[in-house]
Amino acid sequence: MTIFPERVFSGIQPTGNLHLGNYLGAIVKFVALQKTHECLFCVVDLHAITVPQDPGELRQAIRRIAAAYIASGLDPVKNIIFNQSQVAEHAELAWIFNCVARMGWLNRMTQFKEKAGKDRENASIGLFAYPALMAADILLYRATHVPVGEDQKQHIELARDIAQKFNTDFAGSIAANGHDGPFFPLPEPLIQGPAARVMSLRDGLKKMSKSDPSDFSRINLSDDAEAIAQKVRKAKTDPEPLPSDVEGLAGRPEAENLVGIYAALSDSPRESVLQDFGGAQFSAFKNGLVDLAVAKLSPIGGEMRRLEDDPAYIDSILRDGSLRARELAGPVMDQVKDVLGLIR
Ligand code: AQP
Repeated sequence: MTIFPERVFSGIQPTGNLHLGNYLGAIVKFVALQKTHECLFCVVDLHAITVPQDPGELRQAIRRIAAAYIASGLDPVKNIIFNQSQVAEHAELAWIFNCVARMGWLNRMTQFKEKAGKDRENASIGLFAYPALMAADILLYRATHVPVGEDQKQHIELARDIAQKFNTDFAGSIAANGHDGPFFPLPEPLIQGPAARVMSLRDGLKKMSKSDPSDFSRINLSDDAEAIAQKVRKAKTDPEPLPSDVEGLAGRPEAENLVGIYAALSDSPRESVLQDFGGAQFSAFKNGLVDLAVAKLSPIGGEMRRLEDDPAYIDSILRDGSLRARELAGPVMDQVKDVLGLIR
């Protein structure tokens, strides 16, 4: 029976500004996991082109995500850091998964509905098939764990469905090709944490997002100390002082969001944040949050700017990572072809 060794895969799209949601929902988990796991961290540029991109800006954005990974503390020697389009097997396996996944499954994806909006007929086929490419990203490396924010939960469930269907549909051929047990693992999402869903600073019911037209809705990793302070001070709140326990956050989305951000940035539970700030006015709490956010995020922003000034260095990291990723991907893709009956 196949036992899949634990391996972590995750990615971020090079679109728009990386924000606090991406950092706390994804990158902070990557930094912790690199200590215990074999990890691949990808800049998912093929996902980015499911909506129109300016080529010059895309190139810069790819380097910016790689810079953010490294500036946040990911080690490019220990981990494989690369961009998706340099490993052709991602697109190859995605096509095969397009033939495994069912229309009905993809029709249920809420992210497609949100991103396509009312103009569904005009959305690219790539945007619709996005989750099949994401499944390919993960399963190409037989990754067992995928650290993501809560918004990606449905896509990971779909990756599990695709893996399961492939394992079942081709069980005979998988065994005939010498595999003792399932071909793909069923990957586990790693979502837990106080910042699994960071909300907009302007509206506690809306996800913090790169595509929000208001820059005051998010803290960008590239923001300097002044911008961070301004955005926190302008963040929407309610008129009540902060509660002393977590139950008191119910029905107060903005308070819940800011306390969650404080907890995640200080790596402490929300209970202890509320022990310190319970009964305080938001103005006092925001002063503490500004200090904390500036202390945590400004050095990362500074290091990102320094790295982005050296594109040749970033490109060399991505090239090296891609070569290492291809060494893992090539044999899996060959096995997939054998299982399907494709001649190679
Ligand atoms: N608000 C968030 N809170 C927690 N985690 C989040 N993530 C995104 N927003 C939040 C997580 O960040 C990782 C990378 O996301 P992505 O760039 O691949 O895609 P996205 O989810 O489309 O990012 P945005 O900002 O939400 O972009 P738009 O505005 O285009 O929709 C993922 O792990 C994601 O869960």
